[in-house]
Amino acid sequence: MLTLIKNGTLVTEEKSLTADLLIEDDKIIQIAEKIEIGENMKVVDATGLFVLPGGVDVHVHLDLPMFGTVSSDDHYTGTKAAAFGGTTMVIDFVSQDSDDLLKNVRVLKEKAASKAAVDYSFHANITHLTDAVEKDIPLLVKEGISSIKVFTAYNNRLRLQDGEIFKVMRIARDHGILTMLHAENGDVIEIMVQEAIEARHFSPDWHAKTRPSWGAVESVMRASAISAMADAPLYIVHMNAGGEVDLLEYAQTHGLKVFGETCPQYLFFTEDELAKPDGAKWICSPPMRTIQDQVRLWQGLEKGIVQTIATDHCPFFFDGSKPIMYEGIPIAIAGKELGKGDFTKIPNGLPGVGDRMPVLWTEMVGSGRFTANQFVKLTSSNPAKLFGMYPQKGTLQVGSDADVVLWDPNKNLQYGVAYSQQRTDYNLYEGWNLKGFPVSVFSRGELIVEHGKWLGKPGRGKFIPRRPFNPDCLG
Ligand code: DUC
Ligand code: ZN
Ligand code: ZN
Repeated sequence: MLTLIKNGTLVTEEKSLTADLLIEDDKIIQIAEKIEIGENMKVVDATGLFVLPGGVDVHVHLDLPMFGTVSSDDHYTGTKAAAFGGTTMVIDFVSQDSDDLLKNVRVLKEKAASKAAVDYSFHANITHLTDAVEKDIPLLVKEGISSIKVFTAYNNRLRLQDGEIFKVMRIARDHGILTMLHAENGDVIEIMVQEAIEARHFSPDWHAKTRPSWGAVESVMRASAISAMADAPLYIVHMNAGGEVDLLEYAQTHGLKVFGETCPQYLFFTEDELAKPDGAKWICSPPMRTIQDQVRLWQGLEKGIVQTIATDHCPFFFDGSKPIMYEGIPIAIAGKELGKGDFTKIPNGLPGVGDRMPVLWTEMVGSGRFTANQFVKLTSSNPAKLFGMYPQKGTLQVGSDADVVLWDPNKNLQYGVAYSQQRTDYNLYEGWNLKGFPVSVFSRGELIVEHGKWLGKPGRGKFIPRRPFNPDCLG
């Protein structure tokens, strides 16, 4: 099967050029100024469109149990929503449900295989360290998993102690595994939440008040120092505080291999959202911060201190007692209403996997602050490089997977649930005016979204085994 995309403007992290792009089956096989139309070629006219590599979202949670319910996008609905927003590769997390890490991986692989509609991989959470777990960590690489996540928050549940993080990082270093960090101060959070409850502060704004940004800042510094002492690379997930950018820059100027990720919610919203009547919609961990934090995060992206923008997609219904229609069937999943009257019971997490690319395009490229190439770098190429998938993913090259998005830079729309396809009853960007939107999405050569129509199906997405981490992957 041959598909010829003609006359589009190809955009990679390095350059933009008007060219034709030929796909055979699942791969890009030719890029040239002019490719002659041959027999049996399906021709797609991309005049006036940008041709982008599919987005790579390296931080999503699908079908994640929490607070007696489950996040409302599973491996089908979440990857379908990703595709509608121009993202063709996602990385989910394997919870440490048992101390047999390989079993946990196999269980999740099996669950995702029949559902995923675009390609996917997993990071492995390390939340309980035993001798057996230490022995298993290196074996993850053979399973195609070259990244693990550790936490300095969630005491007695997910958190590792500093010495354990040090041990884990050394093992990871020796086996080409990148350690990712959820940076918050678990001890302080425990005390502040307890005090808030005793003082009968139950409204959603107390979620942010009990998780101060200094906890994130000191955790980034602490983990950077541990990474220096372990001589191991480190990747900070969901950076939300300006001080985290300061400390990441400090670590980088001292020669450390430390990298950072932020998410749209931290770039566009503040903790003030939590004080609104529907504030529960914005509850996630870590919480959103202040305008000053946003300014520093944007600077971090501009200066290359922060290398990726992912989503931490983990949606819940705002009112899970009222069904929405999904693919013609009513569905309701218990969500944020579980914490009505008590912020500690509101499931933590937000929708975002489908929103990321369109919202960022308008705000970054449309505003003139970033080039289309920088957009591709932050949302696709850098994530693919850091997580061992480049150039299979994250670029348009001969030999790359044909994950290709035709992007109409002139399409104006009022965004919201009508467009986003995430399986929840609200959208954080409801009513935002966007300019620029994906019109056609190819995943490994197969057209799965065309002008708002879904052509994909569950189970067509493939698990992508990832290579070991390369410390020089960003050049
Ligand atoms: N934060 C959230 O808000 N939800 C899921 C996991 C996480 O780190
Ligand atoms: Zn996290
Ligand atoms: Zn997360």
